Amino acid sequence: MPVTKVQPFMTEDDLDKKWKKRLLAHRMELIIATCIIVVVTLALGIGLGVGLSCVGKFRCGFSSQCIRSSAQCDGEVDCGNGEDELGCVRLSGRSSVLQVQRGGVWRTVCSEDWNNLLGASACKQLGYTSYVESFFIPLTAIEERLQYNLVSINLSQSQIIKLQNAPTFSKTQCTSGKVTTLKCLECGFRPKYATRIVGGNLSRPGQFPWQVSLHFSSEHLCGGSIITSLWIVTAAHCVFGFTDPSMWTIHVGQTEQPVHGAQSLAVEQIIYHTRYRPKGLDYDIALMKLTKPLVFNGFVEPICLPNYGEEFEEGTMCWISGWGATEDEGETSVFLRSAMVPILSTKTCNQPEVYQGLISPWMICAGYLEGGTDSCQGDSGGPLACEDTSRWKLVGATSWGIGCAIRNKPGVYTRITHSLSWIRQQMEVSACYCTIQYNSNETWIYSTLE
Ligand code: 4AZ
Repeated sequence: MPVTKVQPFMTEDDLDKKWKKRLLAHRMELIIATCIIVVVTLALGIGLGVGLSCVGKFRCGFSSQCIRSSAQCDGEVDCGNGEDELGCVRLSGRSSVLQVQRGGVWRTVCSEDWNNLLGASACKQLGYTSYVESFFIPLTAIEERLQYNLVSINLSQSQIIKLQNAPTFSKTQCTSGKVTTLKCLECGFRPKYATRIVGGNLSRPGQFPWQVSLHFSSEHLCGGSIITSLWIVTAAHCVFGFTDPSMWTIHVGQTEQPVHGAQSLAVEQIIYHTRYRPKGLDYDIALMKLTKPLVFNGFVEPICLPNYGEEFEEGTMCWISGWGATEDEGETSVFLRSAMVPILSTKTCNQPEVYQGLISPWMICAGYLEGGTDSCQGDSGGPLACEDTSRWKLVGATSWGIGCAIRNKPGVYTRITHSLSWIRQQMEVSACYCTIQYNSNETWIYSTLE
């Protein structure tokens, strides 16, 4: 017999109860579904976050690939683009002490077993195409933090490999009692500048021999600094969206615009920090590689990069220079101008009445809170240079500021010590495929391998 469900007779009250029940059930379903969605999203997010952040591991460049920390600088390429074997050498502290990284640990290199071939290899890893000399200084003369984790590097003359590949061993003491310091390039000198003649804030030829003018479509757009015969440091915001090298020329050894007989050079490659965003203020750093090496002549000279861990104290007097506007929103200057400005601490610069916490570790402030002297539009990318024991070092690249020379709005510069590993890695990647030899002129040369 077919079963027929007979709908019982319902009163209005019953009907109301029934709908309330249904509504409640529906609500419960909705709440449960929302909870499930939230839990799944959270789990996925955390999982993805952990994956992307490579917690406790080494991340390969800006990719999602992570490798064991101990696989970094171990002599074997683990990352797709070999990023784990880059940046394995650095110069540290005020004396340019050589340090080598292996498996994520930085070690100071002892002087025993060191030789010039190793020195030239270290410079190549630092992105240079030159090597000047190595010095040995007492372990006790260097900063305390560099005195632990020591290593001796021993290699036969015929081997030219990356330093981290050497059969190294860690030490608690250097038997010689000395550590290795390295000079890859003569930099930071101004041999053609006579300090007697300082004319206001117009610069003299040779006063800032590392200063360059970057021309885009034949017009001055930004400043830059020579750091080697092939590389110019500038700001990412100068080149963002304009990375076609053929549109740029680099003018060196000049104090006046337009250029009369100055060396003008073509650009081979423009690299800006991958994390730079035009709406952001961080990572404002870029490199330009020249097609041909510069000839240094006293009016054209490189400035030294600072070393890892070097601090530039508040109140240190440094120099800014450029062809930028001489007043906010004014015209660029015909003559290279310069000004002395004190370094400001991040704490000072982040005060509520100054930049209210906008200053990140990627930035360094310099200038006067009372206003009056500052960098301005067109100076961007140019140097904030500080003299340190008779050598000039590039401490900042002109980046941003609110207006120019306004009270409580000093200039903000990209902090070069923070950008060092990025700069070195770009230079190392692009360095020559070459061997190193000692030639008859008593200099080290790098000869290209076919
Ligand atoms: C600019 O627009 C710029 N006062 C450079 C430096 C400063 C401000 C603006 C710092 O290139």
